[in-house]
Amino acid sequence: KILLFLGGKKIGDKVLVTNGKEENFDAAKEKCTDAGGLLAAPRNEAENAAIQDLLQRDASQAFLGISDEHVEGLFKYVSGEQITFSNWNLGEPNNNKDAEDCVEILSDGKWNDIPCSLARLVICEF
Ligand code: GN1
Ligand code: CA
Ligand code: CA
Repeated sequence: KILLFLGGKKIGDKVLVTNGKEENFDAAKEKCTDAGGLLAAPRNEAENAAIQDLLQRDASQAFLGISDEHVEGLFKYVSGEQITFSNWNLGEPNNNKDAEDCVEILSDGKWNDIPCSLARLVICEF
């Protein structure tokens, strides 16, 4: 309940919360695991829409807890399983300049792969 009071969002059994900060992928992952959660990753349309909604309060892009940093082209959740839902923008993922292994969600809910070193809004799931 307190997470919702603090501006979080409930979607099914998941609670989404942002700290309002933009960090690189490793720092963002760490912020979430330090708090006992995971960097948020939508498993379906409804969760994607909830993350999109939360993102619009603080920023225009947020990181998702998804990357292909271990095997190029094979996107996995930070928890290690291969992704089962995606909402890529047209032409994405394009691994632009061979340097994009992390995933941002844009204000329209679509996904784009970007360098993991960029700073994006941190949204955690609990
Ligand atoms: C951006 O800036 P540019 O056009 O090289 C984006 C890529 C997208 C691409 C789509 C850091 O690349 O991830 O695939 O637009 N790069 C960043 O046109 O956002
Ligand atoms: Ca990649
Ligand atoms: Ca891209």
